[in-house]
Amino acid sequence: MSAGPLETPVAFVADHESLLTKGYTVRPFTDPGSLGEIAGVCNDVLGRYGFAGDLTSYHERVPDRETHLRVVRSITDALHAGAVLERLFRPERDFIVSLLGPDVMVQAAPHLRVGRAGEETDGIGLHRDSFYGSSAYHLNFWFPLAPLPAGSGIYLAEGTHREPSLRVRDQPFDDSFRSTVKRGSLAHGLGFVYQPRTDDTIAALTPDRLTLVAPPLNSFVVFFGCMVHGGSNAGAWTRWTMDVRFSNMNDGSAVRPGYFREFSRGVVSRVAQAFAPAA
Ligand SMILES: O=C(O)CCC(=O)C(=O)O
Ligand SMILES: [Fe+2]
Repeated sequence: MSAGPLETPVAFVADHESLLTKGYTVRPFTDPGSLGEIAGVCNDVLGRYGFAGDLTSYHERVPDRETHLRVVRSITDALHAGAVLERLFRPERDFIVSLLGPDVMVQAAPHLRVGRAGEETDGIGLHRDSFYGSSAYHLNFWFPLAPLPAGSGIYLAEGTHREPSLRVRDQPFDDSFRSTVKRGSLAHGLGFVYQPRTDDTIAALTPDRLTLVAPPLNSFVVFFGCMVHGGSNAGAWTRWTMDVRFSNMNDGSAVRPGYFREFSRGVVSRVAQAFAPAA
């Protein structure tokens, strides 16, 4: 790593420091009004299924996992069909550009995660996104849509973003639902992994290295997708969160074509694109 000082816009110094040293930072949304709209979309779809009511008590109304996965798919589709995520993140552009440069890509179909109280298998265990094709340039913006229940959030292993991921290997699934998740399946499309993996860091990780990060409503945590992380809901309510990945062009990742779309383009890249449209 370069030993030189961080060259950081003054408004973002603390965030850049925290990302460098810990691997994550928590910030308030500049314009959190869109979060209310997102919750509104969730409520509308729940109403169509006959599950209208408070988001946090959703687990009391949905009868089984199959219905639950269909509900999450429908809400996710409704969110992708509108421009509300674009409206939420457009005001964060300066911050995002300060991290990734002027040519920024955004995940085209971000994940909505709905973890029912008491259903451990609604979440995914500790992993690095780099196990599944992400590169070290991928930054995950993770945020709640409703207040997080106590004991719920995202576990982050500070410092693991700067630890090489050695001896990545497949692991057996430890439960009957997750072992049925196949590439391209409904659950896979909702962010469940099709193959659990581990590496030397996770195999040796002691619980004291994990921090449960629970950003308050109207704020988000940004973390490196390559760091060790995993969702958790040990709380008494349903946990409603979203995660959106940002990256830059030429990030060396192995995600499928169309996984990202353009978020912002700087002047040099615009000229290059006009000069040679394939650029
Ligand atoms: O929120 C979760 O349960 C998992 C999130 C995650 O793995 C991610 O954002 O990459
Ligand atoms: Fe992840």
